[in-house]
Amino acid sequence: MKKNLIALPLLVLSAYSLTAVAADDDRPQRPPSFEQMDTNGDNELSKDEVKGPLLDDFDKFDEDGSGTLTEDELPEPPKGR
Ligand SMILES: [Ca+2]
Ligand SMILES: [Ca+2]
Repeated sequence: MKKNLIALPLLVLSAYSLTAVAADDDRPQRPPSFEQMDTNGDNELSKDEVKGPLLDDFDKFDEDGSGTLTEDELPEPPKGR
């Protein structure tokens, strides 16, 4: 009898951790960092590497008209800390 009493919370616990792991894949969308967008690692973002609103305003951000965005030209997303 005692065994069953112990097994139930254990089952609930393992179900909970499974859910927690699955939820980890589903974290809220954050804007990618410069490093994440710079897929070829040349420290500049080409139009191939940006998307969305950044691509729409690419020429506006590209202040020196080089056709690529450096980290300086990229508007810095507000940092949490
Ligand atoms: Ca690049
Ligand atoms: Ca540029």
